[in-house]
Amino acid sequence: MLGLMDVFLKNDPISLQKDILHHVEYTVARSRFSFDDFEAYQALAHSVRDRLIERWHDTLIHFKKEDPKRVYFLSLEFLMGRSLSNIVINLGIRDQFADALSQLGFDFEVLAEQEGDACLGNGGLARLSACQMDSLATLDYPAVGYGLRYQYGLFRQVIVDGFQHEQPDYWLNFGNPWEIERIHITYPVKFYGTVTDEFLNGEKCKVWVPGEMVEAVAYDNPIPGYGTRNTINLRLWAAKPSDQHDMESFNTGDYVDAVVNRQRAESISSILYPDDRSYQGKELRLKQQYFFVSASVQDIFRRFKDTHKKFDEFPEKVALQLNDTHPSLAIAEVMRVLLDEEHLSWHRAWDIICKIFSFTTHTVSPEGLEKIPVDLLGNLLPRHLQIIYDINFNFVEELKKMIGLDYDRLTRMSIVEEGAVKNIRMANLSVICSHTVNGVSRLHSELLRTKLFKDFYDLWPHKFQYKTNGVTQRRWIVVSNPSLCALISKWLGTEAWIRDIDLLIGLRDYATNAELHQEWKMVKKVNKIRLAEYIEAMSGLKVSLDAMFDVQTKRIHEYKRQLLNILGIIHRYDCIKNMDKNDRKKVVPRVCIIGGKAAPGYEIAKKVIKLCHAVAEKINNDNDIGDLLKLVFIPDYNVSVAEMVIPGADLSQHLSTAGHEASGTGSMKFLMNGCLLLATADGSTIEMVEEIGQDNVFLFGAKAHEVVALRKKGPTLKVPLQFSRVVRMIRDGHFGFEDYFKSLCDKIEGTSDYFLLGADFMSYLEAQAAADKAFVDEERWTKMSILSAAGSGRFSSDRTIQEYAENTWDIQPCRCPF
Ligand code: 26V
Repeated sequence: MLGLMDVFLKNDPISLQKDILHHVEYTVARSRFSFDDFEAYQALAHSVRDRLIERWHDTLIHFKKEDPKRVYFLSLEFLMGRSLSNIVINLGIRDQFADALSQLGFDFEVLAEQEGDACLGNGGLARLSACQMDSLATLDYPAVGYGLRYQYGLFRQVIVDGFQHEQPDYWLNFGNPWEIERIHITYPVKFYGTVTDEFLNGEKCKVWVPGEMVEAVAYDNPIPGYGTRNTINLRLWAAKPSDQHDMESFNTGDYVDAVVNRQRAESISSILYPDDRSYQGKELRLKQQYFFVSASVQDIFRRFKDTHKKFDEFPEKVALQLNDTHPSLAIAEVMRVLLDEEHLSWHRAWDIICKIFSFTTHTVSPEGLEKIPVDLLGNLLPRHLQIIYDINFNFVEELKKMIGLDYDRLTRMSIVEEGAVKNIRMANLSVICSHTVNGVSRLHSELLRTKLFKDFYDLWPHKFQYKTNGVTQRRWIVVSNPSLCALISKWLGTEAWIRDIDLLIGLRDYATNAELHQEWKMVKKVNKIRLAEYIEAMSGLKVSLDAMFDVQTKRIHEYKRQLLNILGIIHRYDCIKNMDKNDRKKVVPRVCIIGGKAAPGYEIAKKVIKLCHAVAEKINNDNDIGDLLKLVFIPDYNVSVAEMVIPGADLSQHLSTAGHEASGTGSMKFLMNGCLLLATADGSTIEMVEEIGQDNVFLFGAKAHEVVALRKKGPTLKVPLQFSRVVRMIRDGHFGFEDYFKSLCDKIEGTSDYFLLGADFMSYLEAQAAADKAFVDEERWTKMSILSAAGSGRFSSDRTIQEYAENTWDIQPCRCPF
């Protein structure tokens, strides 16, 4: 008779090989005598998946038994990238698999490259969610992530003649071994219809009679922790037509039309919105939000009711984290379920709401705050609109008692925005109904308290906290930079830093050690070679390994000022052109690398991409320049491209106008990889400087508190000649396309330089000169690089998550026994 433990899969080389061949034959359905790299990857992934599932089951059973308070992390976006390497490393079986594969004649790294990225998000916010899931699992927190399983992820960026084109990312084409379809875990999600008053047991109550219904199907994505058996769940919902989809159409007699109509249901989870700037009041986007919220809330209630009867215990078992306002309809939905389905009084339901929600905002600009037109909401979710109105009525009444009849302030704080188009302010709803409002860096939190949410801060100072963002060192060092990982472990004498990042500080003791310097430089070289090979394969351009690899990769946005970088490059080019032979010898060679996607409708951002290509075309083909300066645009920047680019960078640029980047997380990945930062004092950079010291960062530009005054000066501000000269070069057609670039130049000259490129230009050039100077002093540069990595510990998402657990969610670790 088999013992229960005997069924567990074994990790010795023979068992692993058998497993892989088994999956080649029976899962991939190829002959075990003949299969290619992609098929080998699929079989490998399934063997890994089997092991993952064992731990995931054990964790879910353990959580069920212990019944701890759980955090439910609601996010409309998760940028997971590839999974294979991350999973085998977290499971601690990477080397075993690599050995087993090599005996079968395959290389683990080559197979890992076969995997496509899961790009179910736009940028910073979405990758942060992915890093935080890794930390939640690693720190043994009882957490569940909820999101949407988009069929089309973020568009693929293709560059044709220097222009960005968008192509659909049908990422599920080749199957997805990392998800588990749960056809039995489905919930109905309802839309439209009307609300009527009815009497139940003598009491008046609201009844919502919906007009459309779709089915939400669960797809589970196990997320393993590192150095623990804990494997948590990321549950993504997909939309399917329900048997009662459109309650009308089956009675109309047109069978074919009715079936075609049903297919519309699937469109809800079909596509990720690619513009992360503003909200356009699109019905499909609102449908996505409610679809995901409704399914998640039903799932949370089902789990709670499995073991609990009294709703007063709900806040002891449930913490709901709103990742920005995108999931904030959850507030109205939980309220609706408590009132209309569980028949709690308003008072009891409201009391629960106030204890369970926490809200994190990821933006600094008022335009970034989500607003939903009342008409749209009222049509799609009539009962929710009523509830939001009721919440607002109670809030405003209370507010009047506290602040009197200060109408301006009451108007600003109201959830409902009056005007030609009446809107629901989702941020106000979230702040009012959450017990905690978090910013994502110290500066961001200060801006929230003094600007964006000042009225609310004055009322409820205790609600406002901040958790400076972090990134997971498992993905951003261990997976993406294995040579640096090995080097760090060697010098620290332990691998414990992979779970306990604070140990990284130990590298400081060796910051001037000659032997470490040699090894450190070797690692950077290996990574630069990998990046140089990628650049050559992609663009045909050969770059010199002796040059400084200078990288700016992130979404293209005016406030991130990629344009400042390009203007700096033009200036550098112009300077070199005007130098004599002797001076040219002193130039520090650079390979400037820019990458990132522009939202499809963001015209100015698209022009920046074209400008980058036009300038690159000119510089890279100028024989006079040679290796002194090269400019490369890396297309289709995503998580896996980042994993290759970041370790190969010497310098990275973070140029946002101070006060505009809520936090920034790319900089943290570069820092961990011993890459020096050239940056403005914005977002979490300020805290990074505190950790590694002013001397180890090239800081420049106006400070956040100076920006408003600089803008006011506007036309009276004198811009430096150097700035006018490079803009003139663009205007004069030095790089061609002068008509096309005119609007770009107009945006930064005269009164309209909102992001202060002109004002910051000289300071930027000085920082660049300082970077050049440091780079030629190899010893100094290497020391700065070591100190950057050594001081990056605070920017691990492990620290962020622990702070959330302790100060916001009030949850405890729940570790699955081995
Ligand atoms: C907004 C929208 C609006 C229209 C619909 C689609 C969509 C998707 C996302 C967003 C919000 C983007 C906010 C965001 O990514 N913020 C970034 O969050 C990072 C993590 O906290 C932070 O490091 C960055 O500074 C911040 O810009």
